[in-house]
Amino acid sequence: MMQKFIFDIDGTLTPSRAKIDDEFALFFLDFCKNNHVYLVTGSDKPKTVEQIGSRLYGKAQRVYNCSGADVYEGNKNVHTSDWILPQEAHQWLENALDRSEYPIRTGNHIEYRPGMVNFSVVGRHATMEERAHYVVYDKETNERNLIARDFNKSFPRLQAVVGGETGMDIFPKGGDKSQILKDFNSDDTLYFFGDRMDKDGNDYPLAHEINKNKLGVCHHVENDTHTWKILKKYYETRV
Ligand code: M1P
Repeated sequence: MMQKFIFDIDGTLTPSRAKIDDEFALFFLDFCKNNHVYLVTGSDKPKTVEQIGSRLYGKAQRVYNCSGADVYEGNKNVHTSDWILPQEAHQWLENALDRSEYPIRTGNHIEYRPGMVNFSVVGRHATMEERAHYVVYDKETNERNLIARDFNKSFPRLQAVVGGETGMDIFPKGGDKSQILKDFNSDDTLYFFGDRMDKDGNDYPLAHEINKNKLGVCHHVENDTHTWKILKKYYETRV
């Protein structure tokens, strides 16, 4: 039996779209040296490296970028999906963008990544201030969850899940984070940390499978500080 630790990145190891805290990075580097660590994020490789640095990226046993559609062991690419969003779904997202009453648009609203797209009403070019403004709007209107639910009704063969602060990830059904489970053994004990284990969230499918099949423990964290606190406790109980 082997203990394996799986971490989401945005909102779990880092603030959303921001760099990991320096002190936490040192702690986490040490954690990676002493444990089997796997990372799973909706983000692509360049953005992930920007957030956690190439050293940490290389210390994980595997990094599942794009929710597991683009997989790396250090710099070695293990697998990349060639799925592309159907034109009809692309048009649906353009229409959703037109329908949204949110006033600020910064560009790059439908970002194509290996095996998935990220959809964002405010746009991926948003500054930190624009992001913060959208976060308030999204909390008030529940816009992202509503768009994701509508999308999922319109495209039963596709799947939209909300992650990060400003957008949602979209892929073929089953292309969510739970797809990484095929790489783990049934006698592994999994510890999964994520900030979006709620039903519309992008950590939900993986957390749900782990819980349903009793594969380990899921920690629904509030932010990176919360993750750090749990890991420190884990270290303390081991000595
Ligand atoms: O993992 C989900 C998303 O998390 C972040 O989203 P946002 O920028 O909206 O906070 C980003 O890392 C995004 O790329 C990723 O898909």
